[in-house]
Amino acid sequence: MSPSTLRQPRFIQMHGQERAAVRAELAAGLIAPQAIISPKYLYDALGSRLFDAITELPEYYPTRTEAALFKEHAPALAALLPPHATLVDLGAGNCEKAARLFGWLQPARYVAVDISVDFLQSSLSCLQRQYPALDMLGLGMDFSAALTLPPEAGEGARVLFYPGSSIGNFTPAQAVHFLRQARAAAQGGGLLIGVDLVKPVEILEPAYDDALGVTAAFNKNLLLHLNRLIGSDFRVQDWAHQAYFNATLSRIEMHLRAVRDVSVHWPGAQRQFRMSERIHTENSYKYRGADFDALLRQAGFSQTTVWQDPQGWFAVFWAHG
Ligand code: AVJ
Repeated sequence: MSPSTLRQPRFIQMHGQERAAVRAELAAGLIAPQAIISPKYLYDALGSRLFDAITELPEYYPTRTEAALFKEHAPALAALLPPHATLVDLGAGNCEKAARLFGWLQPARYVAVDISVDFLQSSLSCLQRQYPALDMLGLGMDFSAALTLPPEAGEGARVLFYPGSSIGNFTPAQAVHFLRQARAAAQGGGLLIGVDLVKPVEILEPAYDDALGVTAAFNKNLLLHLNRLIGSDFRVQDWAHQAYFNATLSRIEMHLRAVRDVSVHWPGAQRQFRMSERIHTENSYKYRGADFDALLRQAGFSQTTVWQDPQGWFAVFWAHG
């Protein structure tokens, strides 16, 4: 094939929030009595790479447990999922997980969606070279508020792929809302989704507070991202990583805790944090299989199939109908 006939992925940058709206949302979160920042701001270019490193950690069981499930149950999945559909990868990141489905799913088109469009461009261009015949589209969009795919994502049945248990970043009520939108966006296809399950706290907590300190770096990097977004003067060394399982709400919570009294300034405002005051940066909900199945049905899916690893640590659901 001559270089001129090589297919190139197309990229569409969806209109997100205006910069001023992002700044207003972040500032409001910072001055709230219990300071809070959305976990989506963990994923700047460095944050996306640190997350990739997290998935390699011995303590971080979700990625490898899910990968083993997809590998072991590929024949069953191949028999159930519609062939030649559009594969929509939600939160594609490095696109690696979806590429492992290409062999048995035989998608007609691959649509990679991610909030970090720079990261997406390099990984999708690399993937296009490996699969020159596949029609690929990169979508830079934040689907956490609304999952409305543009017409360029194609007509006909879609397989929405939402692996890695990112659904855990939503509260259960928000998750139902998201799942309802996913069902509509599937256009008669379905949703293939990874869900992290409740397990002993001795397994859960180290997965979010690893010995190497990669998750701590991932969490603290949020401050550097914030400094660029709102012009604040956070110093990484003023903050400590904190992660624990909140059993009442069945979620891992990540926080940044001030290690001394800290004052932070940015154009238009400032905030004093007393020592041990915290910024809440992420929730990662853990489900019981039956409870997540109920959420899928609440969202309108009538058919669900689930696969779990022998230890019951992680689940993959195929939901349609
Ligand atoms: C990408 C949301 C699935 O909750 O396990 C990993 C993010 N945070 N370590 C998760 C994360 C800290 C991850 N998700």
